[in-house]
Amino acid sequence: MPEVCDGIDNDCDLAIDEELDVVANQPKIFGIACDAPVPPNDQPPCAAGIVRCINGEPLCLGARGPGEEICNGLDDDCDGVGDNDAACPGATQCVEAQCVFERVGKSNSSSSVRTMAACRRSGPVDVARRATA
Ligand SMILES: [Ca+2]
Ligand SMILES: [Ca+2]
Ligand SMILES: [Ca+2]
Ligand SMILES: [Ca+2]
Repeated sequence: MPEVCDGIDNDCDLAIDEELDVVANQPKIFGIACDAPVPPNDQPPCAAGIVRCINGEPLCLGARGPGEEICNGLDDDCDGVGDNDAACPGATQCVEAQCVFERVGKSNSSSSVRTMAACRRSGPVDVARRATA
């Protein structure tokens, strides 16, 4: 008897439901992807699982679906951007995987915005001259 996923040693080799044999004999059920994350929330670390034979029954293992985006440096909701719209308590906001007070993040971003605006207006040469003046 070919080995199938049923909790019994069908081929009498003293091993029950050997994964390689089960996948080979039931290719439409085992070893296939399952619970695949749905676009656009399907980027790593989200991943589809694989159907395996557990206790004589097919079970989807290893699947990782999107979760709520939290401030941890990871792309929890799997949309390809880490910590976008990550929730932070109170007046803090997520900067480099840490919830910090908004003031810090704001001064950083506004200064870089200013520099970019100056570049657009008069070119990088003018910015360099103004910096040394
Ligand atoms: Ca079996
Ligand atoms: Ca067997
Ligand atoms: Ca994200
Ligand atoms: Ca995150």
